Amino acid sequence: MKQFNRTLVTAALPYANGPVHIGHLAGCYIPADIYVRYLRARKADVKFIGGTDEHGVPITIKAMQENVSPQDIVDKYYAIIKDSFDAMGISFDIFSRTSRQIHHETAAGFFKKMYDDGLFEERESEQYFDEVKQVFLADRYIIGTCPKCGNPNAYGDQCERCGSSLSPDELINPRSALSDAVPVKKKTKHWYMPLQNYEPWLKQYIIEDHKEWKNNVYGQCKSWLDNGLQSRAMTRDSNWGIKVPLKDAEGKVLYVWFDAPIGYISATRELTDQWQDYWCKEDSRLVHFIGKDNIVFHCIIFPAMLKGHGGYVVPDNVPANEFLNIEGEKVSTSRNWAVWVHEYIKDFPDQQDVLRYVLCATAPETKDNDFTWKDFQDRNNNELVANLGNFVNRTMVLMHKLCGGKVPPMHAEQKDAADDAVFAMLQEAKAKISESLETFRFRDALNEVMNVAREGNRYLQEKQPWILAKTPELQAQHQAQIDNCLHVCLQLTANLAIFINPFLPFTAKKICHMLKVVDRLLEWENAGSMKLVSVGYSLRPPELLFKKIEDEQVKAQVDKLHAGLKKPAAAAPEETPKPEAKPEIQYDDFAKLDLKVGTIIQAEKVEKADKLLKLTVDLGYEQRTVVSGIAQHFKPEEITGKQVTLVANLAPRKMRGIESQGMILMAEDKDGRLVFVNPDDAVAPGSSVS
Ligand code: B3M
Ligand code: ZN
Repeated sequence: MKQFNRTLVTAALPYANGPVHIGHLAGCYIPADIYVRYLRARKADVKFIGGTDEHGVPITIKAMQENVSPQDIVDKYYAIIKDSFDAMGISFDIFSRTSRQIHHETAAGFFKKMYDDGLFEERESEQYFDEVKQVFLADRYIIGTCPKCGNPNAYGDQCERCGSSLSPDELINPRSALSDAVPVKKKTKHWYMPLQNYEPWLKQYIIEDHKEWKNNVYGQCKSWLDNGLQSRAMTRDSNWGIKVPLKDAEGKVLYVWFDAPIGYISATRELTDQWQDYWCKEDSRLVHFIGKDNIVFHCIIFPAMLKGHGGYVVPDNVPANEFLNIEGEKVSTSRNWAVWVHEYIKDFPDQQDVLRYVLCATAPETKDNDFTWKDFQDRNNNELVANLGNFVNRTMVLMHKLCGGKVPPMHAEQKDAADDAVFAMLQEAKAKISESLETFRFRDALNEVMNVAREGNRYLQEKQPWILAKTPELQAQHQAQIDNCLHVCLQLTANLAIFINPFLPFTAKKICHMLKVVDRLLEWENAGSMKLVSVGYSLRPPELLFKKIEDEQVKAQVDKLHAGLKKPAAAAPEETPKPEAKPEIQYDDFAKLDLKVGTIIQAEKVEKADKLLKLTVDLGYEQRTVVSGIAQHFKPEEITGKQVTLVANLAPRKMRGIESQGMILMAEDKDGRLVFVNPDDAVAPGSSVS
């Protein structure tokens, strides 16, 4: 085994395009935090790196949806995400952002060095281009009909209805998400990393040298390597991201999966001048905590980048978790099927440790797992309240009642086998917990901690000091035994604080407060000692560590989940006949239309024509008279003030002696009901529609 002298722990950088949910926490942030807190308790040299991923298509899509700039999006979500992590006690040493200058410099410099060393292939390829917006379209920006299920709104990389992964070429009737125009193929140049060149090295690095990686991680890597690697583009056409640091690279940025992992390096640089100790020295250990969808990037592409660039250590382990489902269904942010961390914190103030506990106890370490609010309640009430909380509380209450609020002495002559067994149990537990934590088996480790509390309750139940003290006479007679029992229970309580600290840091702090001990008590080397609280020391009054979660609270959460659910774009029922389609036109044909938004400022019936209304439409710069055949659908007074879309360059036409100067767009359903086609939000009259 290699000897390491320091560890750099990273947790995946979430995209700053939305808040974080409990699936994120369970997937990597809670395990990473437990691991780091454990290493810190062992006084290891460790740094914990985090931040947000602020480039790439997810950000630009969100900006487009919200009609704001990408910068607005990342500023907004960086703050929300950071607050959520802070509140949950995720103890990053730094929580940075990939939009910071230091990252731009680091990532561009990294690329430039690889370029100068001849590690990229320059290649031209044909990519979809939006001629209206004059931009290349990322796969996500191309929408069309899914060839597998007929969903008319499938993305160029994936159909969200049937889950198929797609390429833009497979879409039927592709169109641009930006302009709705039919995209055209256009040549573009990019820089590719020939991953196949790294294959022999990667095989040695992973398949031979890291057989200890978790099965799910090792298996995925092996299958990628067995299938053979190919060149992969490390740049994109976009105006949001890190500019490619080359002369002939206008409009090109680094591929987000090239720049994001370098974010770990940039953040370490931002944190400390000693950053190279962590990244470049052979005795430094790099550990990436991620979710399973990020495995290939952290285990194959990033190591190949680090190896190619040279001078860096490569990941020693990548403990990826599987996914956490919610109430039996996959998390879906677009359907809002998620438990959002910032909302949890509002609904359950000061109960962060309960969530930390449940997410660790049910962590999807080896397979996908399910979170349910009922299970959340049960684990809180039956495990935290009834086991851990109960033991600590009974100990504190009894010590105040039977020992005058002071740590009682241990009377050696009265010591028995049960007392010795507690000591032995602690030694064994310490070894097991350490071993599980070091091998990333956090559920097992937590389970072992809870066993210690269970043993404490059993010990107390066996000793029954309250029976020994039933009357003042009895108590006087048994005081030595009572002292011993509570002495042991108090030492056990202090040990529990040390053991639980990596998992439930808020709870550990509360125990320290009651025991009036400083945080240094929590150092791992103290675990197993029976001399953690000093005899004669007076302690604080008991304080409940956990409170019961009631049925109403559970119901409220389940209701909220269902109420917030957004329906996906409904699947077209089988029996709906296809409306007649007109022959395909070229964009130029469409572009001839001059569509303008206007407001109806006047409407009146046309004499002797029961179908026609005469409308005056205000376009801001002029007013038009339009004769429209809608009199049987609308009363004039209903439609005055409405915004409508007008074909403004339609040749004028006389109807019943009135010149109609345009046509209003209407939608008609199969029952013949008419509605105006108008913008979702009011816009200035005269605005163009394209
Ligand atoms: N932002 C993907 C994700 O949030 C990506 C992780 C980057 S880690 C360097 O799932
Ligand atoms: Zn589909």
